[in-house]
Amino acid sequence: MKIGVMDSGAGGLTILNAIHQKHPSLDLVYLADDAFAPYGSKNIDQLQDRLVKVGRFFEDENVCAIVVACNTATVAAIDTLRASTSLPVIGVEPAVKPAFRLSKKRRVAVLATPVTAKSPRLNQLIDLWKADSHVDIMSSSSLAFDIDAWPETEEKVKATIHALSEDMLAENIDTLVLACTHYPLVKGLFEKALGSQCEIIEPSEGVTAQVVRRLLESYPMEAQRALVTSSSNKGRIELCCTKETKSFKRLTQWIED
Ligand code: DGN
Repeated sequence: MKIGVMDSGAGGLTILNAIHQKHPSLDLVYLADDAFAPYGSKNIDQLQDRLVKVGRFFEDENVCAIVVACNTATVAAIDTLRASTSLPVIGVEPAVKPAFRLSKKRRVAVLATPVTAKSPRLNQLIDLWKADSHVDIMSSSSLAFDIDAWPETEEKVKATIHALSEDMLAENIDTLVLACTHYPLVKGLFEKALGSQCEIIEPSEGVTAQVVRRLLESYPMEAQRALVTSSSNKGRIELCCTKETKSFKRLTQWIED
């Protein structure tokens, strides 16, 4: 079974990697839409049009499900994509529910792109789970883009993370939700800046479980067979991009090794 996974750039590789680690028998095709990045500064209409095109790409690839491994595209355009294809579409949602459960001080920060940070969906999720917790919704318009341009932007990425972390520490935050799939690629920098008292949460395990649930629902027999891992049942990973960047090349080597 072939699954399509997409993001504006390299961030969704964190989700692809989690799916592959847990279910190495699945075939995966990844699309990095670098030609249209950053998604975080596009408007909703542009993102919806683009996601319909991405959906067509995956239909031509004969995938049996699409994973939108991008918080920004999920909040802005997942309904439009679902309306334009008969394939199951799985999105990525900020892991706010586990964050509020984990936070001992009841002080949580959610870090996302501006589109995700402003989205009604994120705000609804927070209202649903926050109870009496304090929550800071923080955004960066440049961080995802700079992570894609790594290593040239290494110093800028470090400075952005340092400044964001200072604000979080000043607010006594003990749990941080990474609500952009690019950010787990630099999780180590957040850990260093925030120290061990702060838990950092990212969604790749939850998305992987949701992919499996949807496959079993939509293709019960085929999915059960495809999910069996054996030496004769090794999945293929295909990596595509709409514009080749150095960082994408570097990250794909990490997947291929
Ligand atoms: N990885 C995307 C997300 O999860 O929102 C980043 C979008 C962008 O291009 N800035």
